[in-house]
Amino acid sequence: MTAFSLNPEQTARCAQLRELAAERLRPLVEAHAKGEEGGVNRPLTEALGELGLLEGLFTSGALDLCLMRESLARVCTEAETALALQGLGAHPVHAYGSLEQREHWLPPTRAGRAIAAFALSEPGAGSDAAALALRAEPDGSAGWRLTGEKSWISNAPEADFYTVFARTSPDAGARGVTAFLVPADRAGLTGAPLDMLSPHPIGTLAFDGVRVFAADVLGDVDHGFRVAMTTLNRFRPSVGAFAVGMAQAALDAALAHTADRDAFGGKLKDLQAVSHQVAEMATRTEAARLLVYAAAAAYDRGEPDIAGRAAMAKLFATETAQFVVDTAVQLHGARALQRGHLLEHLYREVRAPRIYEGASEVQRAVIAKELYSKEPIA
Ligand code: COS
Repeated sequence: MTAFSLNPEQTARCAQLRELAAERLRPLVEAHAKGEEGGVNRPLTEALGELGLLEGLFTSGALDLCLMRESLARVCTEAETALALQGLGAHPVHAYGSLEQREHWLPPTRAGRAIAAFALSEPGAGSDAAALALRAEPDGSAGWRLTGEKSWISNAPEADFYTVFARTSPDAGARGVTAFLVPADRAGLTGAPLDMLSPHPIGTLAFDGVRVFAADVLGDVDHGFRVAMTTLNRFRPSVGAFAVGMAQAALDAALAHTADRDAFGGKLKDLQAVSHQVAEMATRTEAARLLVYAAAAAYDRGEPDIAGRAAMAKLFATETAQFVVDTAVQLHGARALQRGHLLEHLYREVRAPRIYEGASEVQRAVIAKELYSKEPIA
């Protein structure tokens, strides 16, 4: 039975992660922002490797992953996202890769020297992932050639390898998709950065007859949709944890500001309109946190209704974080909109998670499908 107060070790680990994020990771983000290089912050990812945090992506359970993401997000969203993207891109290799694929790619990924990316979305297939059209056409007996486009791929085009989902069987929907591990230096693979409302790099990929072989397949041919969905099942609660970390950071800022700011002959917090808003923010954040922990713990216990619970956690936490960050901005007034303010940063960060790894509407569809698939209670 899991009760959702964390145990003392978990609480101490979260505090230690927040300290590491402030002392070791945030300075690397600031240094990167000053530089010209843009794109993937390789020193940051390498530091995540040196601190052993990337190792944790592959050795810890879903709940530990959530605690890690929430703790980092409270202090340094860039470090959080760099960590998460290594996990999303490399989880299919960890879970479905051959021994050779795992031995070749996972050690440098864990060390932060190889940058991973998860390439599912296409210009014509976002929420409807099973409509993906990137063609994998047989190329003699040697393998396939990949032709088509991917879009809105985090870490593209700078990643060192991509988990690419391609259509091996035309007209077969979800049952005709294969996952391939494609190194970035394969001939015919190019890409371009997109200028997005997102602090981490996102881009497009173009495949012009890129050769892939049987040794590049992750899992089984035509069973790649499952690779994508099970990866998302693992990561969706932790997107919720990222959102909870951001909500908590916004709440902390709002508490500090409203306790300190003089207005109307007292402090802002003395206004009931303000204190009730803060109470609402805290209550919703705590509810989101509990839903995230519960979904992750259910995943770790291997319970059957994982997809729906993961969907509820992601949906509720990302929508809550949007509300909490927006309300924190309102309570701060104009200063929060100044470039470089924590809340200006969080306001930009908080929007994308309601779309990526399954938009809120997709999460509702997953939840509803699971509800209606159950035997009605007589
Ligand atoms: N976990 C495990 N298996 C799943 C699954 C899940 N969460 N969701 C679907 N599947 C399996 C189904 O069991 C089914 O398997 P069989 O073919 O063996 O029966 C197969 O996948 C197809 O399922 P379904 O018919 O439900 O697929 P749909 O085409 O209706 O799509 C949604 C389902 C909308 C849930 C899916 O397309 C999705 O998650 N879209 C969002 C994609 C996304 O997150 N994109 C962001 C990319 S990362 S930034």
